[in-house]
Amino acid sequence: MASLKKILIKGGKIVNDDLSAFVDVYIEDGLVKDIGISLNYSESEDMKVINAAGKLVMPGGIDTNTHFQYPFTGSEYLEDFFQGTKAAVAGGTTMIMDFAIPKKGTSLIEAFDTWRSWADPKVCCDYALHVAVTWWSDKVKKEMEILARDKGVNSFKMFMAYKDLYMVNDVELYQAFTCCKNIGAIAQVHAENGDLIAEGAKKMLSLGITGPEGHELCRPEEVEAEATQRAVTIANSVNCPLFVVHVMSKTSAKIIANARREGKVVFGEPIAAGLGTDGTNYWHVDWCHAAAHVMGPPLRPDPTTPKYLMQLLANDDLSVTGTDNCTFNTNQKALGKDDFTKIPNGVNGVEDRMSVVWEKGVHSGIMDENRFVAVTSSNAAKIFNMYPRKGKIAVGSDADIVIWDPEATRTISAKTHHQAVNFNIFEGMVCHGVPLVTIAGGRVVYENGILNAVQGHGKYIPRKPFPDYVYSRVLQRDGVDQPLPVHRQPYEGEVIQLK
Ligand code: URQ
Ligand code: ZN
Repeated sequence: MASLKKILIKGGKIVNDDLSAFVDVYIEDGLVKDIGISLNYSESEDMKVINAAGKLVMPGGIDTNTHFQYPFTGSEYLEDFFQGTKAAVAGGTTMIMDFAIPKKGTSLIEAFDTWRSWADPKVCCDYALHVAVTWWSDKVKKEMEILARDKGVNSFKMFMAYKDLYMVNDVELYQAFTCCKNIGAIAQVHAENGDLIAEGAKKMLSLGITGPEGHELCRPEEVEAEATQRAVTIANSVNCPLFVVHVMSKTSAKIIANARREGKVVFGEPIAAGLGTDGTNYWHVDWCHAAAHVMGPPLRPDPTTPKYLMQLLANDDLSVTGTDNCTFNTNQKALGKDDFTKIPNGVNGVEDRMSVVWEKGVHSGIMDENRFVAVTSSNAAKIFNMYPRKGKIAVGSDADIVIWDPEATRTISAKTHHQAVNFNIFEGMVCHGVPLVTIAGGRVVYENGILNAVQGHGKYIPRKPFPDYVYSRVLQRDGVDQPLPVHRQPYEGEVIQLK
């Protein structure tokens, strides 16, 4: 089935971010070739016809934030790029964006090449790489220029947390943002104050708080909010577009919303975890349950947070959804059984993001089906310069499509999910909105519960710099919005002599 070159999807309702319509879709050689009412293609042996009556035909999801094969403690990892992308397509996601993260003092290009060597033979859907900037020098600047010009990277992530590991200071942020602006890239930030976290963690441990609740207590909302505001200020001072990854708190989301209303070019990315569950889990009496939710920034104990983030997502204060999928089994989390600072950070999400956003966003009446497509796919494609190749069902677009049953339900469980991790943070959640068929690159990779994904079938998607969606305002401002000196008569009076 995976080798079929032609697919005709009949009788469904296409949902793009700007329009829904009852039309058929014809796919050939990995591309959408035709769209129209009652398309009439003669059936052949190499054609699959899918009856989508009563179903939605949507652009496959783009998960803007994954960490597959994340090399914690050297080379150990739980989910490689095959396992991760299989879980993605099982959930209706057809493209993932991962992070190449160099250690401080090491080459960004080597990290990029390393991540590509891991991903290329493994991915079963298309992918791209953001690259992290974890230190600063002229060499880093040159490498960013090369990555943007020759390697298809138009987004760089800076960590304001993880002191001594990945964290950069304000001057380094300023320099990295300036470089992003000059090369037409989007600056991404992990927004948390790493110095405050380090001090807070010492304080919690000194109080005898060693369990996962200490993880949230040492980095409350304001620690995320302060860094978010600082990143917005620094980015704005160099007129650089900013993308705040994993927005976890109401306060941080409000800062992004205000910045957007002031006209700043800022985007916020809540994640499935933050939209589907909350930080009360850190107080769970079962250590394994509580530790399974540890991630940075943490989930927030205010139980109204997920709905609030969804509301901001619905009205364009926040822009896209990712997952920060970075999974660890209980025996790996247990590295921190006596000290929460040693619990590896990260949760699942890549498989369940689409269903969680549908359930909590669309089924609950907060957003409509078109906004669902915007926040799960199209906006990511626009921001990262892949639109309309990705994020849209249109003639000429990549055939990355999910056929969605909005009425069916499924119950999320670690017993049935396609991820390698032994815990699912959405365990027991009943979700309306079920992916029936996922088509990635013109191949049926998932159908009615059966995976038919082949490792290496996905492609690396290079992205050009200066995406219009992000940069047209930025570049225009450069031309018209520069401060000018006041022309005065020179002062010719007396000047005191300093002793
Ligand atoms: O912070 C991240 O983005 C990665 C490195 C780890 N995952 C997490 O806890 N958010
Ligand atoms: Zn992060």
